Amino acid sequence: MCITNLSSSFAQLVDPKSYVVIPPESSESEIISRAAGIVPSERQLRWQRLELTAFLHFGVNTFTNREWGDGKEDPAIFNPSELDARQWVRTCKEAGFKQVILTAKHHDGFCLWPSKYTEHSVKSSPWRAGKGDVVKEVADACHEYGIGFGVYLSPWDRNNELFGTDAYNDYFVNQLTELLSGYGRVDEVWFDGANGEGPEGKKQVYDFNRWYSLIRKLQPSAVIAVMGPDVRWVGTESGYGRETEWSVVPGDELVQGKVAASSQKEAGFAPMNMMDDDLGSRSKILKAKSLVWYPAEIDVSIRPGWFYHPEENDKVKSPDKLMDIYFSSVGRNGVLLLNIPPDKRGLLHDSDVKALQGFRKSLDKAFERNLLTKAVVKASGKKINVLTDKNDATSWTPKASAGTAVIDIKLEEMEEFNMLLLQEDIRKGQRVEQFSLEYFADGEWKKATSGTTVGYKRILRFPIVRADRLRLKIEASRAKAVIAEAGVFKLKVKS
Ligand code: FUL
Repeated sequence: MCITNLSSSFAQLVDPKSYVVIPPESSESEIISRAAGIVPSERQLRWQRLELTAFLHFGVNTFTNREWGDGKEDPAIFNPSELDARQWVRTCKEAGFKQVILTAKHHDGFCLWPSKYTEHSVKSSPWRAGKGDVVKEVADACHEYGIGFGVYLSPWDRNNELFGTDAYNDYFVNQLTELLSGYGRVDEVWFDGANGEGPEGKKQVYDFNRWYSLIRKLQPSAVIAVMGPDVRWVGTESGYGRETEWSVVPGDELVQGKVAASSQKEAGFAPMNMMDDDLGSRSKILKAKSLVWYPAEIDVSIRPGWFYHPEENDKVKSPDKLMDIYFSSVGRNGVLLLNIPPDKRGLLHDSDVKALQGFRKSLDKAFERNLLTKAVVKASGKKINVLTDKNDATSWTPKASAGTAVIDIKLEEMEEFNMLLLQEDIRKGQRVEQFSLEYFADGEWKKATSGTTVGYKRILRFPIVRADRLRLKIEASRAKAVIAEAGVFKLKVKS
């Protein structure tokens, strides 16, 4: 397959502050301090702060009731009766999603915009008499509602006869150019690694560097995700990220062929590095020749399939399940990319809309009352006021240079709680390696919960405890911890 060494192109593609080459013979402490100094680019920071992003899988598969089209579909089948992109975007926005990504072209090659370079598109369909453009309607709605807009453009194309030849790269670049220059601002470009050709199928050598430099030129603030240098696929499609999730990982592991193969599940490739339990702990980075800021995106569908299937209307994930996914994705230093597929009418189905509304309600309720807001929070006897100001750009850092620190908390009164939220100021890097929350009860300090990484956001749930004195311990950190936010909450748990 495509063995382009992504690390060789990193130097040109990523922000210099997000990538470092480790000189040979570096000591452990030198490597760790370099790792602690790597920070996200502006585009990665913006993306990380979105927390919730939505995927919209829509296309010929919606009408054939399939997951992967073969590219032989008659464009005439694409005929949504009530398509309303504003309903898609509004519903997502009201549920708290800050960006949507549309499948402009899935593996079947059918384009949701009237591309000049193929007939396999909306222009050959009866929808809006062949004059429609779904990409435009979604982009306009996102811009109108003030949320981000992203495009998914499948590299694997089962319709285009050029696929498997050099000329396909020109075709692909032409399509990318249309998408990146005709629809205003684009915030994310998502390249899927999936390819079901199998060992005997067509082999395409992708010209990644050409794609990447085109994106940087036409949409410099867009992140390039999955088969790209800015955003990493977390390694599953379950909605659950890792307990230990480092945004700084070895750069030399990022050989493009591996990145591609690790999302080629259907093609039967062996699971590769993206699926490891641990990508960035000391044991991994001490062997690295380079390190890079490469944060995790967690994609999952609200339904069993990625595309809409009427028989799945009663299998939409419940608000409780979506909450669990939120805690295990956003709450584990990731950005959630939740897929909500429009139906054959071209509307988000009522079952999905209700689930999203329920999710939003539960989310608001969960974070309604931060017990630390009215508490006295101190370190080394000095008051800290910035941890509950809901501003991730104000932070506290311990005076001493050690990797450990203790924050003492005195609540207004005895309270029950079962959830901890922590945020590092990632503009300074990701540093915390081990932390715990303790509470004072029955004359002694007891552990409520503990964790490893924090990163942009970490949320831990634990069995309910009751106390008015707490202490938050940073037990190990790659450099002085820089804590932006902290919270202790009581989450209603269904019995
Ligand atoms: C996979 C694709 O094969 C699925 O159809 C879907 O688009 C998912 C997000 O990525 O690799």
